[in-house]
Amino acid sequence: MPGRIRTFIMCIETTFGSGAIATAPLIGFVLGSDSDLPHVQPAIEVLKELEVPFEVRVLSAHRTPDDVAEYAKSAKARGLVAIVAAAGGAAALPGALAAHTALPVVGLPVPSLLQGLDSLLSMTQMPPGVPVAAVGVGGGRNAGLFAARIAATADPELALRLTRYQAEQAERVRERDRRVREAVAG
Ligand code: RP5
Repeated sequence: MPGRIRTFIMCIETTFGSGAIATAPLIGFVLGSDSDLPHVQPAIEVLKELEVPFEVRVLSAHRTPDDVAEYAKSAKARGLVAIVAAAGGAAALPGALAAHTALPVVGLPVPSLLQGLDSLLSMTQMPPGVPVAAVGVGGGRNAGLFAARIAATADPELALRLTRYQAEQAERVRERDRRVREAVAG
């Protein structure tokens, strides 16, 4: 097995544990390359925190276009409710997926030789009729949260977990506010 693939599988096992995820995935992460995985990790982490089942695939719009089409065409029937597609450079992947499914597709632009501006524009400048939403360059955590919000529209318990997440986040900011005000007050 090539070293790069072994490293990718080790990363996946470190992230998910080596066992299969028991529940059927709701969110599909599609990476244009295994080199995109570090940028997807924050999204994976947030879905783990929120207990949203997911799957991860490496499929390339340009290098394995037939696999991309097959994945997108079968996604809804397999139970997915949204796809997060991470890619860099000429990042056609989210658009290629969106062309073959009516599921919402969230693009995650990966930093590239052009600092990710090329990835971002490739994802957002879609022709009318083929919508792709996109988070900011390197916005892995928001991609995960956005996917979780989509899944929460049909899952009240997940919606509650998201509300709790926001409340905890607000409390952390209030704590910073208290610390800064104390520090400047001397
Ligand atoms: C894109 O090209 C991938 O999404 C990745 O961000 C970039 C580089 O790919 P590799 O050369 O690492 O396979 O298609």
